[in-house]
Amino acid sequence: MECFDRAEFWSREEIERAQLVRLRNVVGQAMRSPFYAKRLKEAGIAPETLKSLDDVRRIPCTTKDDLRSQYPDGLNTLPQCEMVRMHASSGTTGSPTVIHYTQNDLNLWADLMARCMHMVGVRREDVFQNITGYGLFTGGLGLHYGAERLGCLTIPAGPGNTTRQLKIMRDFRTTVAHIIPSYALYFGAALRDSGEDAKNLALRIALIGAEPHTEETRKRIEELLDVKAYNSYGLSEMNGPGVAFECVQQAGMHVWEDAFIAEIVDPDTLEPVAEGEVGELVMTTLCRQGMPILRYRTKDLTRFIPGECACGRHHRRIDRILGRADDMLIIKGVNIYPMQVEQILMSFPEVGENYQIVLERENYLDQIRVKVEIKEEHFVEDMRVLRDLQKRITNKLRDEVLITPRVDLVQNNGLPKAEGKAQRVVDSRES
Ligand code: ADP
Ligand code: K
Ligand code: ZN
Repeated sequence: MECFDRAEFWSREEIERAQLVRLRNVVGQAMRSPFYAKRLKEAGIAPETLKSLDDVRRIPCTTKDDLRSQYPDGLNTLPQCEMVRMHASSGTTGSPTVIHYTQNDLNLWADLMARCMHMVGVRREDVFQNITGYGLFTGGLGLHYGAERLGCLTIPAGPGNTTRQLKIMRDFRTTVAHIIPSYALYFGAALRDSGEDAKNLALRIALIGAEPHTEETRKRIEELLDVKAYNSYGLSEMNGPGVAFECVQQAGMHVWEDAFIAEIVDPDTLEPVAEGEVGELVMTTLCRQGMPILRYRTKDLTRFIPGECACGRHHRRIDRILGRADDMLIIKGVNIYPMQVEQILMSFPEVGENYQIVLERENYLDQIRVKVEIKEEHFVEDMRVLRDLQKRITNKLRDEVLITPRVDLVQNNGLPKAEGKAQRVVDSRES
C-alpha cells in the first residue's frame, strides 16, 4: 500500500503496542508540568502503574476549564526557550485556551497533516490553496505545513474575498483547496452565480472541516465545486487539524491512533459507551512533548464506526461530529441539534447556501425560528409558490425535531456571513 508513513497501515496489534509504550512516556512527560504533577500524584498515577491500555481510564479527565485555569503556561513541561510556537483555540465557546509547541511537536504535527492529505491523493504536483484564517487559529498553519511537507506548491490565500480566491484559483490552476464548509457553500454558490462552469477549474479536491456539517452539505459542495470533499477533524488542544481524516472511502474519519488515544464516553458517567453508540470524544496526545494533554474532554459528540474500512487501514473511524455537547438546544423540552436542522434544509433543492437558527421567547415560551436563504431562481414573485415551499420546509422540520419552528424564507445572500466558523445559532431570548 502506498502511504506517507508506515504507521498508517499498522495492524491493531502494532497500534496498541505502540500506544501503551507511548502512553507511559507521555504520562512521565506530563508530570513535569505543574498542573499534571499535582493532578497525577493525587490520582496515584505514574508511568509504571499503567499496565494495560485500559488503565488509561484511571487517569482523571482534563477539561477546558482546567486549561483555562492554567493560563498561560501551567501545562508546559519544558522551559519557554524550548517552545517555538503557540496557538489558541478560536474561542467559539468562551475564552481561548493556549497551546505551546516545541520544534519536535511541530514536525510531528506536519507529518500527521501530510499523512492525511496524502491519504486522499494530494501529491507534490498539486497546487494547494489554503482558504482559511492563519494566525492563532490552527487550521491555517496546520494544513500549510502539511502541504509543504508533501511538496505541494502552497498558496497561503487566507479567508474571504471570493473574487480574489477565484482569480488565484484560475491563474495558478489550483487543484486542492482547504476551505471551511460554510464558506465552501458560499464560494460555490458565487461561482455558480458568476456563470462560470466549475468543470473549467483545475480544482479536484476540497478539504473541509473545522465546523460541523452534514452529508447533504458535503454533496452540495462536491457538486458546486466539482470536487471530492473530505472531512477533516481536529482541535487546538490536540495540535489542531490532523487528528482524524476521511480516506477516499468517505465513510468516517480515521483517528491516527499511533499519535492519540481516542475514547468515546457517556458525558454524565464518563464510562465508555457501547460499541457504535454516540458519546463524548475524549482524546490523549501520545507524542506531544511541550504540552501533553491527557484524556481531554472535547465536548464533541460522535461514535466509533464499527467494522473495518475498505481502505485497509486499521485506525478506527469516528463518524461525522454531531455537534458539541453545548450545541444542543432544548426547546419546549425537546433536544435539538443544529445539524438536524441543516440536514433537512439542505435536502430542499430550492434552499440556498446559508441559514440561521434563532431562539426566541414569546409569552414565556421558547420558540425556534429558522431563517433560510432561497436560491435566486426560486425566490419568485408568486406568493403562493413561496408559501407552499415555506409550509413544506416547516412540516419536514417538524417531523424531524418534533416541534414546529417558524420558517422565514430569505433572499439569496440575505443572511450575515462569518469570516471563520459560521455562527448557526443566535440566541435572542432575554436573559
Ligand atoms: P474553538 O473550540 O474555539 O472552535 P478550535 O479551532 O480548537 O477552537 O476548534 C475545534 C473544534 O471545532 C472541535 O472541538 C469541533 O467542535 C470543531 N470541529 C473541528 N473539525 C470539525 C469537523 N470536521 N466536523 C465538525 N466539527 C469540527
Ligand atoms: K511542487
Ligand atoms: Zn479508510
